[in-house]
Amino acid sequence: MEMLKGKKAVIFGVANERSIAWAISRSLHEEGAELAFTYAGEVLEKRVRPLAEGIGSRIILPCDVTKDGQIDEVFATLKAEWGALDILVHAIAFAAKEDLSNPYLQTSRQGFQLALDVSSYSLVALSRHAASLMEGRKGAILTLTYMGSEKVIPHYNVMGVAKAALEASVRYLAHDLGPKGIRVNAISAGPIKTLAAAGIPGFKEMLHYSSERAPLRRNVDAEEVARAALYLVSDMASAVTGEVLHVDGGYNIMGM
Ligand code: NAD
Ligand code: 0WE
Repeated sequence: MEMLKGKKAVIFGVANERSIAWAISRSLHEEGAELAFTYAGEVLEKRVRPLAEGIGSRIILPCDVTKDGQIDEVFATLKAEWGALDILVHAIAFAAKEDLSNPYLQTSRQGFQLALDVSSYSLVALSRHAASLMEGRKGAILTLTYMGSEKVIPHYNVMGVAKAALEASVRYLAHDLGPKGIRVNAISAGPIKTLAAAGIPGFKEMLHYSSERAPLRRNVDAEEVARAALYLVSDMASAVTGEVLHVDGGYNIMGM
């Protein structure tokens, strides 16, 4: 149907073929969007480059979002190569391992700062750069969040606090960028077995627990998140901004 024909999108957060960002990339590409990718460090370049080149992308750049210089470099390249931008996908989160196992009470200043810098502030920085390339183009910005921002999920800890800041940022950014016609939204996805989830002890049991309790009685997959993402970044959602859309089989509505 080519819903995104002629649109230019930059994707932050592909680590491998299981990444939610990769499923989103495939669905945007299928609809005719032209994509640029970033990767966080040399180790991931080996994974991201072949995936990106496989769908015809030419712009594949390093970007650790804790480094202002690398962010500047990405958007300078996009400006030089494309001159404009329509879509930004932010699918990045990180907290130190110990902060996802110790009680939240133990979170250090450094651990708190790292989690909020990578997982929350990065959306603000990337959106500011993206907005300057979206002038007059009805841009769309999308991020990924998790229900641990709203309710206590044991061990999610400082990541829950970072996702709460991320979701509030979606609303404040939507307010700032709305007058320019730029929409900012988030998808709150149910648990999916990706690289970021692989390191979490007991993740399999968590998947089982949520599949038994969700109204749809199953887990969601990255392709289902990608279809919702396509909706939010496309003209189908032209009046939707500042929204957090749950794609979790309905899990979040349950009280008991
Ligand atoms: P993933 O591991 O494939 O993606 C996480 C990405 O974050 C990786 O590409 C990694 O390189 C990137 N990243 C980490 N630190 C970075 C830094 N300093 N600079 C730049 N990039 C950095 O895992 P995923 O599950 O696809 O995660 C994508 C997003 O989806 C995250 O925001 C995550 O919180 C969110 N999410 C995941 C689930 C789940 O269960 N998998 C559920 C809801 C939301
Ligand atoms: O956002 C996430 C996970 C993000 C994440 C994962 C890691 C693993 C490796 C952030 N930082 C790190 N740091 C590492 O060193 N999710 C939504 C997936 C997730 O993580 C959980 C979950 C779910 C769901 C952690 C505890 C409980 C549930």
